[in-house]
Amino acid sequence: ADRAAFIAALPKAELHLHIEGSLEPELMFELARRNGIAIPFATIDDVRAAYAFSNLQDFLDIYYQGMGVLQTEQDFYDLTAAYLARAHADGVRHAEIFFDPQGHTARGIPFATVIGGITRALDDAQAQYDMSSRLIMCFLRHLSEAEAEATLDEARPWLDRIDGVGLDSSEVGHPPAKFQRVFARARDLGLRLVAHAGEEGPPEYVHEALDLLGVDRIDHGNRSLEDEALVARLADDAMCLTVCPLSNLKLCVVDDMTAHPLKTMLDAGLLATVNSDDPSYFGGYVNANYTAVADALDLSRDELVTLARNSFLGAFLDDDAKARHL
Ligand code: ES4
Ligand code: ZN
Repeated sequence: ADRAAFIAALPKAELHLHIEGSLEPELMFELARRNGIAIPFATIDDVRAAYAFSNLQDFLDIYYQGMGVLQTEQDFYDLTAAYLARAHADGVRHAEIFFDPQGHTARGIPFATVIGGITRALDDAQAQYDMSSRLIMCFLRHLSEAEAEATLDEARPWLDRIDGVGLDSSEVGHPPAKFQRVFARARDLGLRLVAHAGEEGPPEYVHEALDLLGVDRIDHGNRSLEDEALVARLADDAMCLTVCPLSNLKLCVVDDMTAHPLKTMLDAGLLATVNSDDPSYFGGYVNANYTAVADALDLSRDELVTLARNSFLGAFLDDDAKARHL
């Protein structure tokens, strides 16, 4: 309880959060009713019971189904505003938010509807909470690179509101190498680059994200620890890893929270951070992630401060803004 209070009081940045993964069952029911969409659940307890996953793909199937209730600009606003209010309550001062446009445009929802609702909520959080944010557009890696390129083309009118691109969805079988050209284009457009790597995929995918995509951060990166030379390189480069403890537990990336690699990462000098990934599906927002992993690994106050500092160091903020948070 003492530790939880210490965590709650730490100013934090959240760097790995899929906005569609913050859709709480209560809002899912409300939007289903508002939009006249059938969902395969009778009660909120039924929804929560369906959230028992044994791997990433089990989760993704339910995640893509859940986002089907999102139809209007107001829906995307309500989703994003609910996350930002919850993050603000957890002491999050800066949030870098992923969205999956292809999960929506494939259902006939216009790109403008999605990004219009999200950015209106981001603007309101800046005004209401003095909370800054960045928006990162992810490409779905189970789709083709040509589809990612078409998505980047669709985003062109919105690039003043998009800070970076990312790579998410089914990792194994869809290596970073598949997206080399579209990431090079995104870089030429001045965008920041991140990719999920080493969540379920091998250390080689982390190498590819660095060497072939030129990413600025690695999302997850757990399996980097299997490669000693890779760990040394990540430490030397102060490469930020956006680690997600409750996600790792729910998706069976770790067997038990006491087996989580976060302390090993810190001991190796890696710039590891703690994030919530898909909090509605994995059972907790950012403070719950810090508390779960800190309790399991008996992290010290110094280690918790390091994790919170790392979140600002790894953020896509300019040096002046970082200095204000540190
Ligand atoms: C995701 Cl945890 C995770 N991994 C890969 N892709 C994702 N999309 C949403 N959450
Ligand atoms: Zn993720």
